[in-house]
Amino acid sequence: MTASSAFNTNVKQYLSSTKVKGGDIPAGLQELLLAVADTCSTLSHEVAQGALIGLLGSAGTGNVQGEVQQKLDVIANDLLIDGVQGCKSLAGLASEEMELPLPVQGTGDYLLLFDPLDGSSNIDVNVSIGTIFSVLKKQDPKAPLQTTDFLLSGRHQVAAGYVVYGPQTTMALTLGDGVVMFTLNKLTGEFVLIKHAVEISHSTKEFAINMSNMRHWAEPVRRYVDECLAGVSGERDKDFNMRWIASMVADVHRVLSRGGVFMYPWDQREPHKPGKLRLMYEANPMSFLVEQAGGVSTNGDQLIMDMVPTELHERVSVMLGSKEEVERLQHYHTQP
Ligand code: AHM
Ligand code: MG
Repeated sequence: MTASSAFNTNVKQYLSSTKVKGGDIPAGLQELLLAVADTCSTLSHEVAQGALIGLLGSAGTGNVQGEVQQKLDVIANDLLIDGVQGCKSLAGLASEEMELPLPVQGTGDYLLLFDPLDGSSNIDVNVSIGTIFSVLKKQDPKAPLQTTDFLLSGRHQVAAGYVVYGPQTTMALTLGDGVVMFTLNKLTGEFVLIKHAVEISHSTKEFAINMSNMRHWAEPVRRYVDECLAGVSGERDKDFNMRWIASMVADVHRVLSRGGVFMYPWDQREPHKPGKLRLMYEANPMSFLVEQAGGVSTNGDQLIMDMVPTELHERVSVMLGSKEEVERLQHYHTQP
């Protein structure tokens, strides 16, 4: 079987022909998602050029999170803004890299949120990085855009996804009716459908966490990881494997592909912060994908999708992936 005969649906065809819960995908949402996919296709090409087009290294600026921006953080942010500006149904966008939301058409049905370049610390070492995006329905499309328009729980997302720039460029997408994956055909610049109904296995023997922070973790996370490390001779009676890419987008892609648990929990280094990752740009879209693939995503006390944000750049503790393991983690957090 040739590649062309097996995989012949591109993202545009997928969006125009797919029914979500029995209905067509609204034209405005199709246009927006296609604009995001096209921009990520361009970005994938830029990422692959790296040093050849002067993309590596620091931009010499800081973002609203107090983090040093890499050149690619800034380039990816600008490309996404340019790429979606013309979408008629987009009212505004918010980015991890910008302090305030940007009005787009002034009126419109949708709000776009994104982490333009996730895994910034991996850019210069040629390890997988990505783009994460979330689409919310604006509650009052006619009213002028305000920051508070974005402060909706993850349950209000109408679409979410990521694009991982790895050995292949792959996009995962959900519209609330399962998860599909596309791979970028670098010759045509088109994303091509490769997988339907992605499912995360309920059990797993693989976990992902930055172990160097172990001494700072709270007791429930320490207990969970201690038990994994004890392997067959411990409580869990099985050996576990550990992976940590340090790009959430690549770690979550592995979880969606072969199961596993991904954790970036609260820790005592900055006790006033609920976590490192951002609720609106990272945790919510990933949680939507994970739930749609049969997994669970929690901060320990509640499902991330149920959290009502109080600020745009809110941070959160994240534990997501295979159902049985994440429920165990939840149990360790909530039991006396
Ligand atoms: P970024 O959006 O600035 O790249 O930061 C988020 C990243 C996640 O992708 C990843 O899971 C985590 O930060 C890695 O953190 P650490 O360097 O502490 O391992
Ligand atoms: Mg990020």
